[in-house]
Formats: sequence, structure tokens, C-alpha cells
Amino acid sequence: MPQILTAETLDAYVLRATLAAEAIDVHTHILPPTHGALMLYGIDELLTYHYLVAELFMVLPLDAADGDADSVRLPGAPPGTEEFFAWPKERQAELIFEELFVKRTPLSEACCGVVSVLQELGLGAKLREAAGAGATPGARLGPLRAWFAAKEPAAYVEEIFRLARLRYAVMTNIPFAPAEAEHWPAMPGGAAPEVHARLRPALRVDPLLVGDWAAVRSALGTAYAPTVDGCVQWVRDWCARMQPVYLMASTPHGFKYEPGAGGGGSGGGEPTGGALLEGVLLRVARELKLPVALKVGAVRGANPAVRLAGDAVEVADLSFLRALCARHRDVKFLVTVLSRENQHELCVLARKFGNLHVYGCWWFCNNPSIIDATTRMRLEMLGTAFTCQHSDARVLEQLLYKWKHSRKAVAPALAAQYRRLLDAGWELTEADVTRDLELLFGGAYEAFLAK
Ligand code: FIX
Ligand code: ZN
Repeated sequence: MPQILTAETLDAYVLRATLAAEAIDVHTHILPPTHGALMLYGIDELLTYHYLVAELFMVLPLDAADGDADSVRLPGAPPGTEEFFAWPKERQAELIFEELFVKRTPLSEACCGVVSVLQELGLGAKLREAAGAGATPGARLGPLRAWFAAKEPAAYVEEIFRLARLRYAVMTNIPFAPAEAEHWPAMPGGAAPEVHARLRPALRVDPLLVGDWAAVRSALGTAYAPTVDGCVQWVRDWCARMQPVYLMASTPHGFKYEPGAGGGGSGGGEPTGGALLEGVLLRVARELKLPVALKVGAVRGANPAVRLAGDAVEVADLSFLRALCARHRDVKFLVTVLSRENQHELCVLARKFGNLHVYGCWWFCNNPSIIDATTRMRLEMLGTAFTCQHSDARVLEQLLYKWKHSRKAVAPALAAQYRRLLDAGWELTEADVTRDLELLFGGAYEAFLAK
């Protein structure tokens, strides 16, 4: 007998089912244990997440060294940005903990995330001790550090994925970063490396979308011709080596797309941005039937002094996306936007183009209030034909809080939409909810990939 949901049982059931549903994380920055120190985990990595670095520099006094070369810093004064980044990670983490968790209540979503993670791992008491009056600043984090240090990385990945109720996560693999590239076997001829079973590769190729020929040229090295064709071969080889699930790039701010520029660059001069986009990225995507995942709306380096924490957001002009989807109907685009103002237009475009799939609430949109509003709108406009969330986790344990907080934000939005359906006269079963959650938490993404 199907279990029929009523107005009375709906909310509690949807919350329970959403918290329990297994999800696919379609975009993270987690790297496998085989990448050694590039796999980030533990208390120091959690505390030095760039979201928290941004919050630290909001509360520290202005950095005189940034603006006035003649000023002298007093001994014991808080560090400027340069000095801070020169410190060992442990010292950076201690300052962030002192400023954001001891001197202040850790209220923001990113601070609250650290608290959630430690609670999920059964470390709540150790956290309270660390933040308590009895602990001295330099020694606060010692017991927490010791707990994480005892973990064996590969088994720990498995443990976290089970706790977060994730099937697998897609990584961000950047062949332009030498420290990452060296972990993949030499090609041609190198066998594909064993990647942890919970992680799948994605080939990140921002310079091709940005038209950054200098970066592409240096990645080609001496083994590839510095031409569009050489570049195509380089991307093909990386795909053979990595077996990515998609190609990914984020657009530069103010991005424009000029259709038809793909033919240039094969002759003498430097390939143009259009040639790298159409003649390389879209060409390889089409040839290997790989989707292109786009991230739209970041303004990189708005404050370069704080490094990764210095990126900002813009309301993007999405006319480029309309043109891309219309012109390249045989290429599939997975798209997320950073500005909440772009979310509505993105939904409309997804309704127009079967080659466009919307995924996740990215970064500055990955806050419960925005997830709630965005998910409600997407459910109304797209039904279950979208992927409601990705974590963007950089540190392994962030999977715990990002998914827990997202599930709690998605459940009421979903229940509200079901309530409308009940009011309209539909009979809803528990099995319907299970099927819908499967789609929203990764099934619709996999169906899009298989299209
Ligand atoms: O471009 C990206 O993949 C972004 O997610 C990152 O650049 C960003 O630093 C980040 O970690 C956001 O969550
Ligand atoms: Zn990301």
C-alpha cells in the first residue's frame, strides 16, 4: 500500500527524507589522498578557509602596510595581510579562532559551519574547552589537532562521505597548476591513476574561457605546438589521462561571447579568446561528448591582498549564455550563478534550452536564507529538472556542514511546494518524495549527463 502524505504528516516526513537522502556533490575542491598535502582536512584547514580569512580581515584594524609604505607596525599589533599569509597555517588558524570564536560569537554561516562540523564529529566538548576561559591562546587547538592527526586519510574520506550521506563528489582538477598536474601520470601511455572511489575528476580550464593565452602557452610547454590545434591535443590528452565527468570554467567578470570566432588562431598569430573558447573548449566538449560546467558572476581579485578571500560578485549579463546555448545545441552546459539577482533569469533560460542544467547555490548564495529562496523559485519554475545543491567544499569535513545546512534549508522549500500540490488536489506518496529527492540531489544531474 503506498503511504499517502497528508497536510499533517507532510512537513515532518519531507524533513526526515531530505536529511536521509543520499546525494551526489557535483562540484567540490576536495582532492584525493593520493594528492598528498593537497587533500585538505583537519582543524587548521577548517579555520583558515578563505571564507573565514575574509571575516578575519573585516574585524582586524586596517592594515597600514597595505596603504602606507612608511608606517611602522608596533610589536604585538595584529598582522597585515602579507605578514598573515607568511605565517604557518597553525598560527593563522589560532588568530582566526581567537578573533572569530573567542572574542566574538561565531554567528556567520562559515563560522557556524566549523561548529557544526565539530559537533557532527563528536568534538563539541573539545571545541567548548578550546573557546573557554581556561585555555591559553597558543594551546587552545592542541586537543583538536591531535584528534585529526590520528586519521588515516583514505579511510577518513570514506568516514566523512558516510556521515554526510554522499554517494560521491566531483573534484576540481586543474592541469594549469603544476603542483596538481604532477599527481597525474605522464601521457601518452601513462595508465589512469587510481582515484579514491568517492571522488570523480573534472577538468578545470578557466584560461580557455578567459582567453588567457599566456597561461595556456606555458601549460603547453615544449611538447605541444603553440597553436589552436596544439591546444586541442593538450586538452584531449588531459581528458584521456583524467577521464573527467565534465570540463569546467568560471567566466571572468563582464564576460561577453562573440559567436563565430573559433576559426582563428591556426595561422601565425596568437589564438584569440574566441578561438580558445570555440576552437578548443567547445570543440573538445563536442568531440568527447563532455558537458561544459560554467560558473558565472565571480569578480576575481577585487581585493588581491587577501588572496582567495578577495573575490567578489557581480550581476552578470547572461545574454552570453543565451547565445551559447542557442548556437551550440549539441554541447551541454551545467551552469551556476553567484549573484542572487541572476537566479531568476537562469531559471528562465533553463526552461528554454534542453542543453542547460542548473546546479547548486554557489559560495555567496550558499547561505540558508538564499538556498531557501532560490530552491523555492527553482521548484516552481523547473520542477525536479535541476540539481538543488553542490558544496564547493575545499576542506574534507566541510562536506558535513555544507550538506547538513543545505538539507535543512531545502526541506521546508520542498514541503511548501508539495503543500501547493496537495491543495491543488494531487495525492502524494512517500515514494514520490523519495523519487523527487533522488532527482534533486544528483539524479537529474546524472540524467542530464546521460542525455
Ligand atoms: O571558482 C570556483 O570554483 C569557486 O568555487 C572558487 O574560486 C572559490 O574560491 C570558492 O571556493 C567558493 O566557494
Ligand atoms: Zn568552486
